Amino acid sequence: MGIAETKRSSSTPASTSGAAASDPQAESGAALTDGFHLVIDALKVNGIDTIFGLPGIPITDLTRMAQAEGIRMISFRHEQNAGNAAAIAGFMTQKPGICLTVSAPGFLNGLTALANATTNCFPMILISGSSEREIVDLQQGDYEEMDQLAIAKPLCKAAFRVLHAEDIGVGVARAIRAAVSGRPGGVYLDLPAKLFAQSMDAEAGKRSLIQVVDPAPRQIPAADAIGRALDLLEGAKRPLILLGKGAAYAQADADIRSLVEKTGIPYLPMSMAKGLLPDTHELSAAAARSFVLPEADVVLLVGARLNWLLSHGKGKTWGGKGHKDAGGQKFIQIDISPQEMDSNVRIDAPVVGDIGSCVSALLAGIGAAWPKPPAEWLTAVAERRDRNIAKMAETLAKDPVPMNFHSALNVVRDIVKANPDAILVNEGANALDFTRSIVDMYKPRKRLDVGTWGVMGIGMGFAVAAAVVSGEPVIAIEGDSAFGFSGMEVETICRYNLPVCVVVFNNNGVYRGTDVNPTGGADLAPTVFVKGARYDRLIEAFGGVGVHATTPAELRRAMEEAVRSRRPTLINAVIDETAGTESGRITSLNPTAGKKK
Ligand code: ADP
Ligand code: TZD
Repeated sequence: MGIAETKRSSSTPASTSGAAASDPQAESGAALTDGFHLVIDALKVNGIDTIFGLPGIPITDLTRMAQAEGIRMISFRHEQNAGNAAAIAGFMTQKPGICLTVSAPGFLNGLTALANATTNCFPMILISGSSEREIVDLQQGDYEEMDQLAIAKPLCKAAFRVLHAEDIGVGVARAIRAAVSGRPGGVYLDLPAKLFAQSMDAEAGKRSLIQVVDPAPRQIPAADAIGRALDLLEGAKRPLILLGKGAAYAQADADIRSLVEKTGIPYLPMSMAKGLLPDTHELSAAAARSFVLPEADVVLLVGARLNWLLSHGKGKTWGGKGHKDAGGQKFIQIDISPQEMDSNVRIDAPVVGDIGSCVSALLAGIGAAWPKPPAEWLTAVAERRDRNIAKMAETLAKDPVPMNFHSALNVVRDIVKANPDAILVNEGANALDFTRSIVDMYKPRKRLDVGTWGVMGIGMGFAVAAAVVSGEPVIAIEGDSAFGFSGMEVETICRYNLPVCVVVFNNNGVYRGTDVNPTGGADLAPTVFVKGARYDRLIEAFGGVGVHATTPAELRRAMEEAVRSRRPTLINAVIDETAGTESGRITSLNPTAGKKK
């Protein structure tokens, strides 16, 4: 506060072209509105009811007025968490999630989340206040001076700045369209401080607002593209359907289920597509992943990119000889982005359109006479899957001391099964990989995780948004390192009294807690944290429930109580510090030093 705020309020509000510099209300008697209210009205007219943000110059009053006008204002402790909340709210609802920040540093804190949202195809709008244009552009050293628009541009789908109050309606409409149409993503909206104070005639202001009609228009696939896809699929001997988070986002749940069941083709869900069909479905090939990827002859991708998470569609994972060799399968890809096709390997049957329209067009061509895949294939997949599930069941049944990832996740697995509407947030390395493979999901869009970047820090932001948007209980399974990136938001969880149960898998460090400093010096190794830390005490500082759990039985009791009571809870689950592996399942991505010691 202080100097800058005084300066701003004492300067004459810039008037919009139609309004005189003197008080037009006094002259004409007409009611006035201002930039603050137009921003709020523009959001409200488009059905936006929640803002995730953090107040400060120049948007403090905007947060107050938004709350006064009936928008739910969720205030965070760090903008990155507010941004992550907005992004995942966008994923869950198909409405752009709104993150509101102050200028330069607040904007930059939110920008990581905006870039992550864009990478993951989550619709969100980062709205940041910015400093005085004239001073910023001449680089004269304003309070929190930064050319935010230029910095945001390469990291999001679109970026806009509004300079005049009468353009707020257009600015918000463009931001909404850019965020949700086509491939969804992040949008930046720059609102300079002076804009908020501008006044204009209230009636004209109202007329300037745009209620966006059909913000994410359906994109109908071409008939020949559908025909090509059906021909390939019908001729397949070992077909596979791969569901990605685009399929979860599309909310075409019933049609996607029909597609799997009518064709009888085994399917593999990517992590955030888990639960689109229940993981216990007889056609799930999740537990036979390393068998079906190289063996399949035709793969139908539904809202999943052939990026690193799918080994770029080639190499050993897909049955290729070398790491750059294709495996010989043919690909059908459904995606709203035409440029996604052939990004890594040849797509034999591209189907460009929105998933709802594409899947229903495929279904229209799949009659009762559609041949089921050869029994030989189905049996081979089922056998491999059942064998792996049985092997896993043996591991899960063990009760080692200290508790390890498996014995702890056996509890989480039961709790999620008993509460299929609960939302599972998940980050970490081992804590992520083991949870993904052990904890079955039963309903769509219930699993939210580190996504395309494998980014740490989404945990508490996602948990807050999931609880706010859905009203359902949230269970966050967090590596102790992962939790640290957003841990302060347990205060936010307590402040809004959200039904969130955070379980910190505490193995004393990044990946595990056993590294030693090779020099014998007093500093711990870079991956090691304070041993025996009590994360449960953090939440107690804010009135939440803290539990220290060292056995599966204690963990079970605490989780059951947390879900039942809906009280903000943090369970410090003590995990064997030797249990993790470096980087979890992706240890091979670590470069190895050429020089041996
Ligand atoms: P995963 O990480 O689960 O494999 P990705 O994020 O890689 O999923 O892929 C999601 C894909 O879904 C993106 O290529 C995106 O363009 C696409 N997509 C998102 N929404 C839709 C939609 N409504 N219709 C069609 N494609 C969509
Ligand atoms: N920083 C950011 C923003 N994202 C990252 N992915 C990393 C750093 C690197 N990283 C991982 O990829 S996983 C991880 C880090 C720091 C934490 C692993 O430790 P954990 O989980 O305690 O969260 P486990 O269960 O002990 O493996």
